[in-house]
Amino acid sequence: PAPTPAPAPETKADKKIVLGFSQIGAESGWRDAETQSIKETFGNDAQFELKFSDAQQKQENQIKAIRSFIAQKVDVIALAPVVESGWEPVLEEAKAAKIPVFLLDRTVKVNDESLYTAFIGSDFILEGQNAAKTMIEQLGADKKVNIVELQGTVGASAANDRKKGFEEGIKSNPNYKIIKSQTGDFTRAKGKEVMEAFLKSDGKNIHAVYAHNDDMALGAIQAIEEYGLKPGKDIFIVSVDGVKAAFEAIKEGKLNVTVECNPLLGPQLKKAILDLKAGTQPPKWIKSEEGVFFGQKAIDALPTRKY
Ligand code: GYE
Repeated sequence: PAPTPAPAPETKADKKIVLGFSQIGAESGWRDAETQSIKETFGNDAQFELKFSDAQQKQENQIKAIRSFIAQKVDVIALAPVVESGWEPVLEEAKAAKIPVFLLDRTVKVNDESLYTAFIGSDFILEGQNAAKTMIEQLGADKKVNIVELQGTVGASAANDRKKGFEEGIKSNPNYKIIKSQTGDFTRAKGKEVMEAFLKSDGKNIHAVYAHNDDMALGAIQAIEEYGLKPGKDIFIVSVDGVKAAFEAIKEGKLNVTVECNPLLGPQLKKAILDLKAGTQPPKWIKSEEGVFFGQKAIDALPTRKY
C-alpha cells in the first residue's frame, strides 16, 4: 500500500507574527485615532495577527492582559501604559518568556531599561515647553497671566511630563503663574467639570487655560461659554494633541493653540517589530516629529488633518 503522505510542514510564510496590544481605553479622540491606526496597520497585513485588549483605564486590567498574552505565547507585546510606575513584575515575566515588549505613546519608570525593547512616542516635556512658549509669545511677556491647568491622568507619563515641561517654560517669567491645577483625566467630561469648579471659585481671575489634551480643552470651552465668557478671547486656551476637533475649535476662534502629538503609531510599531525580527535592534526611543498649530496655519491645515 502507498504510504500516507506526511503533512506538509508549516512554511515560514504561514506563520503569523502574533501581536498582543494592551490599550489603555477610549478616553479621548487621540486614543481612538491610535487604536484605529493599530487596527488598520496590523489588521490589513497578512503577516500579523492582532490580539487587542482594552483596559478601561485600569492598570490591573493591563497587567492581566499582559499575563494572558504571555500564557498565549504571543510573539510580541505592545503596551500603552496608563501610568508610569508599577510595571516591573509583569515586564520581568514577559522578559523571562522572551517576549519583546514595545511601549506605545506613554512610557514607564523602571530601574532596568532592558525590561522593554523600545518606546514609540512623543517628547512630552517638549510639548509642555512648546505650549508655554507659544502662550507667552501670543499673550506677550509683559502681561500678567493667571493660568489654570487641566492635568491628564494622575501618574501618566504624558501628564507628569507635560506639566514639567510647561512649568519649565514659564519659570523665567514671573508674570506667568499657575493659580490652579487639577486632573481632568484626559476626558472632555472631567475637563468641563474641573473648569466649572475653577470658574466658580476664581472666574474673573483666570486669563489662560493649559490643558494636557484637546478633549479637556474642549470640555473647558463649554464650561467657559456656559459661565458667560468667550473662550479663546476672554480666556486664552492652549492644549496638546492636535485632533481635528481642536483645529475646528481654532477655526471658530474658541481655542488658541494646539500642540501636536501624533497618535498614528501603527506603521512605526510595525517597522520596529519587523526590524527586530530581521535582527536589527530598533532605537530605544522612536520619537514622533510634531508641530505647533494656531491661527491661519491651523485653519489651512484642517482639511488635510488625518485624525
Ligand atoms: O495626549 C491624550 C490621551 O498618552 C499621548 O493620552 C497620550 C495621551 C494623549 O488620552 O489625549
